[in-house]
Amino acid sequence: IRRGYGGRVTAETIPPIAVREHTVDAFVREFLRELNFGQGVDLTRASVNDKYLAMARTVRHYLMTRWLSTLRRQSELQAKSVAYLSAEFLLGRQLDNALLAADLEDIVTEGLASLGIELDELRQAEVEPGLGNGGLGRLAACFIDSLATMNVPCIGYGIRYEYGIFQQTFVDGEQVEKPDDWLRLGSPWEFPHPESAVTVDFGGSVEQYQDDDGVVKRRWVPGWSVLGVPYNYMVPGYESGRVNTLRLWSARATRAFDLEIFNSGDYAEAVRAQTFAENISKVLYPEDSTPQGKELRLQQQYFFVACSIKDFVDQVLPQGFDLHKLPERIVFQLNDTHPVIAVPELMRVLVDEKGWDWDDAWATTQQCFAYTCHTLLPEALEVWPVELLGRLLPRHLEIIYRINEEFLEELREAYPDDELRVRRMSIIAEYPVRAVRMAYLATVAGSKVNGVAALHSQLLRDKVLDDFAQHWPEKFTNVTNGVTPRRFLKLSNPGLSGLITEAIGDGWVTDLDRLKGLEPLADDAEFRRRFREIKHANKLRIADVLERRDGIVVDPETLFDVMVKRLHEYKRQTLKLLHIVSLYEQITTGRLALADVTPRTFAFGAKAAPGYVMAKQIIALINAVGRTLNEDTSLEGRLRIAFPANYNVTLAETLIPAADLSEQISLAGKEASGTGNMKFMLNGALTIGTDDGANVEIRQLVGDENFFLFGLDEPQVAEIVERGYQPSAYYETNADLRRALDLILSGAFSGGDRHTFEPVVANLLHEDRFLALADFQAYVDAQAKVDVAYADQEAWTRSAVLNVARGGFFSSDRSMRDYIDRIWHTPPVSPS
Ligand code: AZC
Repeated sequence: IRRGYGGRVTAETIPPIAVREHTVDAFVREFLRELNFGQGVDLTRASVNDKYLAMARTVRHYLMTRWLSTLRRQSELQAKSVAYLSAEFLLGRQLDNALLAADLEDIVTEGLASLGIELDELRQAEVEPGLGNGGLGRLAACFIDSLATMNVPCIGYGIRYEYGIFQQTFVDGEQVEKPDDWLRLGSPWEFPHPESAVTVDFGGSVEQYQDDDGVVKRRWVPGWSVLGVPYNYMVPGYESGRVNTLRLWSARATRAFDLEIFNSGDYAEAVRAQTFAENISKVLYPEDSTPQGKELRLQQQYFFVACSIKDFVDQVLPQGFDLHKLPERIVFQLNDTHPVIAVPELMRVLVDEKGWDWDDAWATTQQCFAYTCHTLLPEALEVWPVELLGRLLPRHLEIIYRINEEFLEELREAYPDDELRVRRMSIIAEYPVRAVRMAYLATVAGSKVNGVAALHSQLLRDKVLDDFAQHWPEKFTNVTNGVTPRRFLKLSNPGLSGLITEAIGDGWVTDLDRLKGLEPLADDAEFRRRFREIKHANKLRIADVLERRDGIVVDPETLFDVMVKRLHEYKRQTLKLLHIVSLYEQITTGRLALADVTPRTFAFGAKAAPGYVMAKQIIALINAVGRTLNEDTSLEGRLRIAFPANYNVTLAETLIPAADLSEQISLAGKEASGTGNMKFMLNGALTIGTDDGANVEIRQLVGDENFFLFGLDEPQVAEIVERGYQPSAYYETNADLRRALDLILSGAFSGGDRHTFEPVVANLLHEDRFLALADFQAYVDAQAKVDVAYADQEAWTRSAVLNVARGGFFSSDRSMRDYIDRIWHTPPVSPS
């Protein structure tokens, strides 16, 4: 044992860790102490926020023993760990998860009640840390939950953004973004360690020099630097006794920087420098699945990986550790391309700082990294112009050039007559500007490259990274995504999880395959009745939330048809909308009798990247159609749209358990995996979906008869695009589609204004990059099958139960097992 955060100690001098007493009385004592001495208020004057903060800190104490002993044990054993490098961790609220991990819910409920406080009121006071955009960030949060639960040593490394994903509001139906000031009321779950700050350099130049043996070497002479301050968060496992660490970095100005300028007497300049430095961790870039080629973004990326590598090498590893053994001690998992600059950074540390020779350093580096790709959209692969990268990180650019040179040499040997292939595979792109292809760098450097669903991994091998897969077939693997059953079933759906536990015991919470045991109960009428009752109660619960949160009224007696995900054209919210508009058009023109319409609530949740104009217009259109339908009394409430603003993890936790139908309708070959699709399945919704991402595996597991498949598959899409896709042809030949589009164009949803939504329709008619029109009829037909199926509630419930029973594969625990077996080789370690 060397030193942890907070001082120098030796194994002999560590005092025993205090254990908190697991009783109502002890909890109440602790809570009041936190309120009085921590918050400095007494109970009679305490605000809800005071009480929330005091309770959060009290609960956190109960996990502290486990955290400290996990850290102590890890420094004794030096077991191999996963360092999950991710620019995003979309954690969601912490309180319930901490209560679950500490097994405190009953004690806290009772203890607070004895003081006249309702736990639920304090729950609502928690602001969720929205440090991620969507799927990729939430996946990272699920993964670290699973690793802690499975007793695998892991440290999550990321950025403590001062502002997370923007708060979405609607003004006249249009998205307006507000800053997410999530730290405003205090942040009880984090532990700042300013004394352990590390310095990160930027800019400057590279110089040549001779070392003591007269060897000519190159080194970086940086131009400026910032400090990275670590903030630690507990990542408690469920019933495992382990608490792993998530370490998020916050940028500050260096003291030297400050002092120099202060001494020059320029106070304003000194403060400006402070702000400049702090900008690095100021805000999360709100782009999802598309890269933001901004300089500040590259600064963020380098900032957090440089902090993390330095932290791991200098603080986490014992002093004097032989870095040649690094691969035995760590694997750095690159969550998409955002952290890939870590590759040249580790090379720089080994070669420039530790004096290793290049080949040695490269051999070690290659064993330390693995890369997960989360996309199929070619425009989503990050590329950094050489000009920018060279200005910000000149030494890293040199290192990348050298990596590329050696790689191209290897290729020329392997393919002597195929210079075209060699150029295709170059890490440096030449058009439209010279730029570094980060996905290629990650592929060259990583020991493994994985996609996130079977189809996605196959398309990576066959299309996006085909040359690389031919060159290194064994490098490529698949790990299908998963979601944590703790947050997304046990906590979010207490009704259903209670029923499941009653039926098969509670082992499913850590062994989700046990849900299989529910299969026979799909044929049990009494079980189905109770299952339906729970779904209904969940609808009442979300109805209540929507009314209080958004003033939206929904009818719990309707079919809940839910599409929640980021707004992106490839995900095809417009296809869903065309279905709704078409139904409406048929009703208002009398071609469809109201009595024949299955009453539905169409729920949407979607944020658009603030600069994504088309996505914002689609949001406005959904809201406009919603207003029209919801106000049209002739529909008798049979079709309503509910589009609550600011969809986030917290809302997902009440909305998903209420869903009957899960909309997963991306164009085949575009959605890497999806994880919402898994959450819906596990909460007993049936999926209507294309053969895309993890939908493919969902359908295989649940069976065709319990899944509404529609639309083109990936090879068909490729063929149509190859032939030259003509969306207008569908408009001309499909009367329902034409009427729906014409209705939008007529201004029916925009107060008679024909221009408002013209760009959305024009885009569909003339471009339709994601073939919404081509899939329209198939989608409408599949929705008709949904209506028929839903009319038979017994059969529907049977399918819903089977969805739950066959969803065990989608636990993130299983994903973690796959990563461990195929990529990481980090066995579990008992925490005590
Ligand atoms: C997302 C994918 O779009 C989604 O299909 C997948 O389920 C999720 O990652 C987790 O793997 N990708 C991103 O969010 N990508 C980026 C760059 O943000």
